[in-house]
Amino acid sequence: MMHYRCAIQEVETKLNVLNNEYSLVYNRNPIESIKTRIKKPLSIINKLKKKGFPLTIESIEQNLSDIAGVRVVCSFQDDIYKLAEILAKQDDITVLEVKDYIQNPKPNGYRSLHLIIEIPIFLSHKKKPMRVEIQFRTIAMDFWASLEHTLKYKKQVDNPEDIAEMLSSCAETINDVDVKMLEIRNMINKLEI
Ligand code: 0O2
Repeated sequence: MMHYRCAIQEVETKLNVLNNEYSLVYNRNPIESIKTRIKKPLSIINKLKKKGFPLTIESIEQNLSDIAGVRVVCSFQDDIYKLAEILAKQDDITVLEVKDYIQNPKPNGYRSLHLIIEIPIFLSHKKKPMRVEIQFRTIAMDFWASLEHTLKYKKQVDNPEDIAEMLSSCAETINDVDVKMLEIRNMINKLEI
């Protein structure tokens, strides 16, 4: 787990560097907040069992890509793609997988851009590549995902279909707001030039 924590620190530092540079050059911060987490042992065991993988350290390293997680909450949708592109170009990062749930939202309305990357950590006697899952979202998408995640655990409801439909409709509304906020920012930027 220490190795995963180090990998998270590497990614977080890279993101903070980019945010600081943007702040200096463009006078704004594309990143609102960064949250990190290491997957809990019970969740690791459950996921391995669910997927039919052996419960060993080697199996965790080989089969699970989201032990180390970094969630990047951005102000605008275009910041998400810009940051992901910049990170992907860094020569110590290898992008293993991209899941674009913004262009292709999940049926329940979930939107985020997920990157599975590999990044090296430098230990006393070796360099070790580590996998990290980075989730990029806007503030609005994060608001929806956090609430939806909380509500998922309250399973005893009489009308799950109605709730699912309302959540999906909220996700659409939230996306419309994201698009409009980006439009407004672009209109203001044009005036400033
Ligand atoms: P937690 O508690 O965040 O760790 P895979 O990892 O590819 O085997 P999956 O589920 O296909 O499995 O991966 P995917 O779709 O990339 O989702 C990984 C993570 O994205 C989830 O982690 C959630 O954090 C988030 N996520 C995906 N779908 C939803 C959704 O519908 N609602 C919300 N709120 N979050 C979602 P975990 O392991 O499920 O949970």
